[in-house]
Amino acid sequence: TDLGVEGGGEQAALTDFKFDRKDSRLVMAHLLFSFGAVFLGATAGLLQVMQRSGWITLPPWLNYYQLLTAHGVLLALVFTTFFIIGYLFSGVARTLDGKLSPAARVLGWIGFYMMAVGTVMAVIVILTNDASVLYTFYAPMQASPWFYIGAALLIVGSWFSAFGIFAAYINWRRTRKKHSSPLFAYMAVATMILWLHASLAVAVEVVFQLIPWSLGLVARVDVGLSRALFWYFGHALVYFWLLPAYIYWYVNIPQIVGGKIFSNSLPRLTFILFILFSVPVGFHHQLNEPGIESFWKFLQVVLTMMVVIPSLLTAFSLLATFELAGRSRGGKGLFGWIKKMPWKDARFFSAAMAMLIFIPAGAGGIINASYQMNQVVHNTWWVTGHFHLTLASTVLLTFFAISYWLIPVLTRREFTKHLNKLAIVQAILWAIGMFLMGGIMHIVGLQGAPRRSSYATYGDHELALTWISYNQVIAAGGVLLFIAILLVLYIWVNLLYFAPRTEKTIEYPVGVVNEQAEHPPKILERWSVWIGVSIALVLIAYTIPIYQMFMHNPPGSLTYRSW
Ligand code: HAS
Ligand code: CU
Repeated sequence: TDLGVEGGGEQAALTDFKFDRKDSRLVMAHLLFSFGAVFLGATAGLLQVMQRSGWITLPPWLNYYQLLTAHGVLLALVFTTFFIIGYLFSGVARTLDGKLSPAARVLGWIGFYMMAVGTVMAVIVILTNDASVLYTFYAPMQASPWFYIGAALLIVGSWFSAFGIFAAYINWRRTRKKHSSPLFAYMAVATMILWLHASLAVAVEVVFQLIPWSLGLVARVDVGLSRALFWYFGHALVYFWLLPAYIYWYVNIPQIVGGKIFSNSLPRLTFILFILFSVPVGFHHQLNEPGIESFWKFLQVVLTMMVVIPSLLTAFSLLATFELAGRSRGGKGLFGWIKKMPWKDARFFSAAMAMLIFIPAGAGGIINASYQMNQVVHNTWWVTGHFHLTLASTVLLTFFAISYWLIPVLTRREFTKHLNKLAIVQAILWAIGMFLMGGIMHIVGLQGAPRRSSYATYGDHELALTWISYNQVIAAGGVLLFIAILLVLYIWVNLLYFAPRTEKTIEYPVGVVNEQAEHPPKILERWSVWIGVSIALVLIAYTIPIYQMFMHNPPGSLTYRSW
């Protein structure tokens, strides 16, 4: 339609969609790699949570911090990046004329191979215990140079994929300057702009600080600067994970629930707000660190509250979409529409769990960001609880929901009733497991239990002993989660290789915009304007504190191998 939700004006809603073979291979490669990362990362998670609760003792060749690094790197960095890029390429192909441009494909493959090689390098040195520095790789803990080189390849590889998505978008826009682009493609471009901007900082950290230092070319490292660069990247990183989940909620889910996209402008505005406010907020991860004046911390706290707004807009918009869909299917009264939602469809159910979990998870984030309150939770298990509800529940459950239709579109195999049922059990298990694990982490965190710590009784300290029973509940949650991962792997393997091939229509769901929605204002697609504003905000938030780090010019820290 003219609203530009469907690529090239095709009304492709319920029609069958087949990928071009070349696109299918590119998307599939990303998904398969990400599934491998999930399996390894989850196994590490299971072992480490059992070690920390005192249930198992690890063999001498394997330690807690090694597992924790593998867990964080494979799940938070590798799985997410591969899955997201695969999903974004799929939706860009789907909504922009049904296929990718040749340039986009080539860039996508270059990115894939760079990221894959980088991952293999990093994983090898984690396995040899030369890189137990956790996924945030804080200096002055020093890993093998191969770890940092691997990380650099992962980041720079992802830039090629970003350029691939831009190439597909530019190719489509060339002939359709007057149209606003399809919503999916627009959001994919916005996500990648955010990613490119943020990851520049971590690339600078890795290439100019960590690699020379780990190679022994320089003896010392400026810890304060390296952390500031990391968190410039690190907070936007969490929105690089979240925005693809939002794309699913905004663009694909309305079709699945039999509704329409509520507005064609509001989702674009939310993504623009993320481009603006995701980056100049990194200090909310450093509120308890020295070397940054409190004024700049406070400014970034205020900006953090700004970045909450697009999520509140999203909550509003989703509720409106669901309510309209439910009422159009006969839902009566104030809440009757809730019953009309397709609760038995895992493509919806898993995502609905994700949304519901995000309400307390997001509230926890606002607590973290509340400056003084951060002293209570910082470096405790509360924070680990926070990101297991956000990343490991909200984002992950949404990605599971995506996989349940995306793999079938690629393999032409059926997501059978049986698999659908398993997927619903999977989501319920996940929610319970996370309630036990993430929920209790919040509670025991408030009682002071530190994050990033292997099993310890702290010399049988009275307070520390009270943590242990909580740890065991957390470990029980971890076991449930591992069972749930085995279930999802079973579903994936079936969708990939064993489920019946089908001639039936397999839908790549893309919602249609509600007829009453306005055309999106042109300004929303003037990327240069928004990139400009975002750079201005970053300069305001970061110039002086970084300048002060340089002027203070500490000698830098020597190297530590803490494991
Ligand atoms: Fe966070 C630490 C603040 C969101 C991930 N966060 C972390 C870390 C990670 C992480 C990984 O200010 C740890 C990093 C490390 O290793 O040290 N976070 C926030 C704030 C938000 C937030 C203000 N975080 C996320 C998301 C993540 C994520 C999203 C991953 C995907 N976070 C912090 C702070 C720290 C932190 C501090 C540092 C703590 C410390 O001391 O170290 C906000 O973006 C949250 C806004 C969200 C909402 C919820 C909106 C609800 C929605 C659902 C709608 C539901 C509906 C129901 C409609 C306000 C959109 C549907 C109805 C049906 C019927 C189905
Ligand atoms: Cu953050």
